[in-house]
Amino acid sequence: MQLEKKLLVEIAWEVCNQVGGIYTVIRSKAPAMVDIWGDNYCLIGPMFPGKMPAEFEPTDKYNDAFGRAVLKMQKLGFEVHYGYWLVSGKPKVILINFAPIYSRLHEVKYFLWENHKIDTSSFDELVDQTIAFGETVKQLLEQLAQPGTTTKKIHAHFHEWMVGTPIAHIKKNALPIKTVFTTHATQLGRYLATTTPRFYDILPGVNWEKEARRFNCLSKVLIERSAAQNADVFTTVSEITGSECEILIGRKPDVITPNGINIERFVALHEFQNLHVEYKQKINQFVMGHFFHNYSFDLENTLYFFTSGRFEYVNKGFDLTIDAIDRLNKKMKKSGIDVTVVLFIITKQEYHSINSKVLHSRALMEEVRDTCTAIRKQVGDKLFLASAYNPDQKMPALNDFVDDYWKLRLRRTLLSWKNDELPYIVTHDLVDNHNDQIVNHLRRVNMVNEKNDRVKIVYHPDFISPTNPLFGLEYHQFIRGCHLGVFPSYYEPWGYTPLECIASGIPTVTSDLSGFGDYVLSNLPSEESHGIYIVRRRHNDYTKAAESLANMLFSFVQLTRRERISQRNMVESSSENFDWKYLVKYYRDAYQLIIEDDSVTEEI
Ligand code: G6P
Ligand code: 1S3
Repeated sequence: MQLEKKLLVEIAWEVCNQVGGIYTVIRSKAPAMVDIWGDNYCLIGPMFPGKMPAEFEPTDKYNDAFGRAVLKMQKLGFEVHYGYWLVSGKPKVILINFAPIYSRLHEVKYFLWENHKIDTSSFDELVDQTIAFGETVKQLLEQLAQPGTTTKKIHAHFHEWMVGTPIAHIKKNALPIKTVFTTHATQLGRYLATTTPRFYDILPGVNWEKEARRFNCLSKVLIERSAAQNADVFTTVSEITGSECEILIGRKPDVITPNGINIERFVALHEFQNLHVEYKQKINQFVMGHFFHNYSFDLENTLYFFTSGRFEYVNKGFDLTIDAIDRLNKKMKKSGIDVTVVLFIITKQEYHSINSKVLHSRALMEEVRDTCTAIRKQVGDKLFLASAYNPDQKMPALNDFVDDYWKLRLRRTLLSWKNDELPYIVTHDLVDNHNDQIVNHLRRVNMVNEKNDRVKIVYHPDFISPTNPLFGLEYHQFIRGCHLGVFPSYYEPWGYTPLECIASGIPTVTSDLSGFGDYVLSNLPSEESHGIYIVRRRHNDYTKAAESLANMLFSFVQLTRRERISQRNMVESSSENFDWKYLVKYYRDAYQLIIEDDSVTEEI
């Protein structure tokens, strides 16, 4: 291992800037990368004008290669910050304000066209931002590669098209920098999968340029193709996306780099099971507030399912989940099974505010609880006194111990809480309720939280955060409180959501079209015994897949508590397989290729 003679910079739009899954990849991988590369590792990310991320800690020590490059950039007039990303592993990080490039963006765009035939003439704010950022990254790397900054060999790893523009420049100018490009999806794949029912069948015949123009994403596709084709090593996160890359990007990945996660296992097994109960009770509180004003059901026999992700209705499999849950509802009604399922749909859609009736119902339930707590205390105190002074040893009448005030207050609260309105499907007032695909689908299949429905729905069009008054939980706590995560994606290069369930010891459903599901099928035999259910979508039509998912869910609801507990234990013990400490080896493989390409062959 000769890593002291090498530098690795990893560049991504989502460094200190959470947008989606790439943030999770870079952030969760940081401890493993710092372990391998130590001081020779540094991340580069964008800084948005005037917005210094809270997770960035500046340093005043510029006495290493990265620091020297930063000082040189500052001398050239750039606003560049050097410090640490305050996450596990505390990697070094450079943040660059790209806004000053705007004044000469037309010139940068001209050279992208002139030198690399990347046409960025149509207006797209994100494309403009990323081109400006790419220009600053290019300059920083040039400073890093200058004699006097470092004598070490430089390796630069770029993630996704947003940071793809410098790669062609590095190659064309033969800069002494070896490059790796990883794509986490293809631009065209994402659009085509949403709009084409048999996407995987038509894929081999796709004309990328025609489709890129049709979807008005030509600039992004050109940047993506240029980055992939000019990088020394090209990787993507799954075999499925790898095949797509060959057709849509024009290059087969050299290495598949699956995504890992940081697994924190408890020393004692019961600890994570206890957490399940603790957070399930919080979800119970929400469910009581949301449903019990109209009808109630036995919470001891209630299972919490959830699906979540960005609002990509078809790609993330929200459509299939709703159809399967409708089928499950019918199967449960028919079989007469005495279990209730609540499905939470957690995503992000535009809304005005939390629905006032939902909030009101929740507040009134809290009022009922506070009143009951006061009555319990009063009864307890009076019962103790009456028992202590009780001459004839008779059981006192408990009802007499409650003041009329509290009786009246409880009655009044219950009166204003209880009503016949069906519990709302959506927790928030959506900006476009009429055209929301989830709402319309639920209405179409008539899943509207009727009393006799065995499956109830809560559509929460916002990501979960502890400041949200409905749950008061962090997302990872919410996951732990649930029984099953349902993610039957249609287009999903990897898919962190099922992996997050596994990391929390919660069984999950994924699909054979997600990179993660495909990885499990190839690497974990008898996946169902690990609590990972895989819906076959690749060779099944939509209706068959919906029925197969419904059957999986129906078998899950028939498990006994003991079986659920044992399944959670198995899920938890399989989580180890997805720890970065193992999966980082694929990144090593990718770097090995550029290191082999260096004049001296060395092993990492
Ligand atoms: C954990 C706890 C048990 C509890 C169970 C409930 O395993 O350690 O005490 O009974 O969760 O499981 P359930 O699947 O019914 O939520
Ligand atoms: C992408 O984010 P997405 O949700 O747009 O990258 C993620 C990280 O590699 C991946 O898990 C996901 O499938 C991709 O789709």
